[in-house]
Amino acid sequence: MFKKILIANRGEIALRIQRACREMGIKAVMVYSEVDREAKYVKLADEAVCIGPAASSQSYLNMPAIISAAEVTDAEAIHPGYGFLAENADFAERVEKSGFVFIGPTPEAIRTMGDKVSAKQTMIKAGVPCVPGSEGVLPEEPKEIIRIARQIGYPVIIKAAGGGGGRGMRVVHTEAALVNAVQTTRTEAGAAFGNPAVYMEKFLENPRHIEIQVLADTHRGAVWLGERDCSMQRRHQKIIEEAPAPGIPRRVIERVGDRCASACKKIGYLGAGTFEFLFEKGEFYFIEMNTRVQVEHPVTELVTGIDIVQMQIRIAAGEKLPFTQRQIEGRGHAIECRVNAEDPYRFTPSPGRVTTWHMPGGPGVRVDSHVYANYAVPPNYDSMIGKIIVHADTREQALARMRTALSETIVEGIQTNIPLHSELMVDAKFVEGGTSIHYLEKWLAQRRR
Ligand code: MV4
Repeated sequence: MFKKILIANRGEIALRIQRACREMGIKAVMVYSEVDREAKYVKLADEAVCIGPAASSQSYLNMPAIISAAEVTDAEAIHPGYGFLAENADFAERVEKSGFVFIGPTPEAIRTMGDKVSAKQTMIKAGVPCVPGSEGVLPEEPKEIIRIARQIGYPVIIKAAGGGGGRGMRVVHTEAALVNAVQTTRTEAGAAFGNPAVYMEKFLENPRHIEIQVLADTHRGAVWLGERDCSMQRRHQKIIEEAPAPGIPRRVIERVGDRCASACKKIGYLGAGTFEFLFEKGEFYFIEMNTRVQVEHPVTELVTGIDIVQMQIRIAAGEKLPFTQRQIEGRGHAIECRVNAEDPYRFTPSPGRVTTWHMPGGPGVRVDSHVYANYAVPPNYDSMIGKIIVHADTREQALARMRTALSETIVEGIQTNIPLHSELMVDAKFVEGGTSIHYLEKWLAQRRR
């Protein structure tokens, strides 16, 4: 096992990874930007290295500074967390070329999944069900594009190969609008991702967003750890996640989960990963794969009892997965509410000094956050400052537990989205379960205050 790991991230996930290291007897090196200097998780680290000014481009995205920090502290491995450099294949490559272990999949796997066209082709070959669409990148000829769209049937969606996470997409309802839409999406994609390639899919009008968590080791072992329902989102930012996904028959999930684990073996995937699916009318359709630990990993941890971050570290150190698929059992129901420093009605960021930070507790309540009373939320990064996660035997009990947890939570000095969560936890449709990816935005448009 590693003696020392460098954590190339900040905020709650930096603290989460630091906790895993400590539990495993591994020394944790933190890197931090000038504005994160006073953060408690930086002070708690075994060592800490300042890697630059507040701007991410000069600190948490600064590859030479991070690799130098690993060199001067003699760290053996680098954990990238999520966001920042976590899915940057060039970074993974530079980490390994510098003689460190990148805690994650190979640069090749990151690159393949980063290109959404090659990701989809890989999954089709590996037997994972995908959204019907173009075979690869769209050709230049308008006639060919029209033919492909007719074959798929309208509405279609044009997506950038270099996009993902909701960037670089355009829905097309009629043939009259098609060729122009493809051209515009290409131009935008070229400017935004340096890659003008686009592909086409059947547009699913009202799906749910369900994802499958996987772990794969260097000994050909691969398992799936159940699913998460992440449909409650606004502008491609998830705010509530839960496991299991309400109302989907176990055998349907098992079929797709087994396909994901088998795909991991076929492609030699390594570490933790997430297969993202759209779920509509009883069917799963793969859209993208994330090659990192995700914000919402705790709901899977609570339901399976498996520490995903520890597993990432063990896999990177060459250990075998300590369980088989048959030994993985989901127990009860978990729900996560992301706590954002923002106006709960207008969604404008609300950085600043937290004067009161009173977090909930009791059985089945977990809080993942780096915040404390008198901590100043910097304006330079994502507005997510923590997560409240609950676990109980049933979904109903988990909902009750979350309502109680939210009612105990007091944050003063900044605005948070806690009031929004409290409203949603008593919303009839959410309580019923199975709302689509469009539910929250429609709900917000009708919301009274
Ligand atoms: C889609 C879709 C409907 N049909 N693809 C948006 C994010 C990116 N990961 C894929 N996205 C979508 N792809 C087809 N063929 C609808 C979305 C989508 C979405 C997906 C997941 C979560 C939230 C979403 C919000 C709007 C659109």
